Amino acid sequence: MDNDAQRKKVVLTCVQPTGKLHLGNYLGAVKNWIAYQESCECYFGIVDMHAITIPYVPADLRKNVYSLAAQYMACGIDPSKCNMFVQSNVVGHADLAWILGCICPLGQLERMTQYKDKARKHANNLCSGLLYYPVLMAADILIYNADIVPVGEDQKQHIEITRDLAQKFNRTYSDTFVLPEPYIPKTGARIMSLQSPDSKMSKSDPNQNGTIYITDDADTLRKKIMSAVTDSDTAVRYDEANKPGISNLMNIMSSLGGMGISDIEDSFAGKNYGEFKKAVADVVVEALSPVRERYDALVADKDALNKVLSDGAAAAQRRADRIMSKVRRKVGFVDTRAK
Ligand code: ATP
Ligand code: LTN
Repeated sequence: MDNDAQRKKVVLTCVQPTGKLHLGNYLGAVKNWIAYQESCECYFGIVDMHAITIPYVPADLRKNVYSLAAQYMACGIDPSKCNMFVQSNVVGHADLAWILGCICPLGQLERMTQYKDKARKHANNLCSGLLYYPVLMAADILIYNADIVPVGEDQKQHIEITRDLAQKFNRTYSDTFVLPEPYIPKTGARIMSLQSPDSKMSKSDPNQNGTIYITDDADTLRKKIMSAVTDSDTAVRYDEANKPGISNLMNIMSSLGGMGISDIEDSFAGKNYGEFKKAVADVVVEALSPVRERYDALVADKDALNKVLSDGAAAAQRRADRIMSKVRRKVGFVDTRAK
């Protein structure tokens, strides 16, 4: 297909508006989206429908949507070069999820790692939406026929199920969906908690000292990094198995500062952990201070955020409608609405 070779690649990715973005979200996800804006057709979603799969407060959700839009932009997402949208504002995501759910084996959903983790955490308040989460995510991707989905390591399994569903749909109803490719960065794809470096940095971690938020002020950033859990050795050396805390800090420094891991080892040979942590803190503060300043200004202008999200949703809707009209026809739905 000549057109296919010439057309711009479509990039789609999303984050849940469940709170402030942390360094894992930034390094594993948002920072890597920026380059795509120059050469690809980009759709960056705020997935509010995913955020209601665990207990939540509606007023917080509303606030978090605007806050996330401002954080995207503060990180360098430029709405004049991409389409930023709120998932529930584009009609079709839930419709496509329903159709895909009808070809998705139940057992495959029950085996998803993220589902098992979250089901354990919310055992007393478990809804079927949580089990269905990966099907909605597959719909988010396939409704735009996305070629590339940049995500952190933890989402790899969800992209695999998306590809399985696309293939199964194509086999059952004829060729319709592109099989999306994940983009998972080499460094930064799995940033660990500073307090328990065996588990990933997370918004929902009960020990908030382990999570660096991109809007934390310089003092908080320094305190969190200086109190990061390390080991009883003294060498700044990369060894994920035996020195997970130090390796995590090295990953953070490398992803933010652009130094290679072996360059970091060389420059801190013979130096102690205190000196190393201070240098990591300097890199983090330097990288995040401008993000925080931009965020404060952006989040204060709700009208501007509404305009960005409304334009983004309109563009996303146009693309989603084209793909959904094909899907509806192929599965045998009739359209009796007046034209
Ligand atoms: P929670 O921390 O509450 O479980 P989350 O931050 O994992 O939520 P999202 O906000 O939906 O969930 O994640 C958005 C993006 O950030 C995804 O692409 C995800 O892969 C990536 N991501 C999340 N945590 C990390 C991490 N610790 N390291 C690298 N990437 C991450
Ligand atoms: N499941 C993802 C968020 C998400 C997503 C998507 C990511 C929902 N839909 C589509 C990429 C593409 C998460 O928890 N991080």
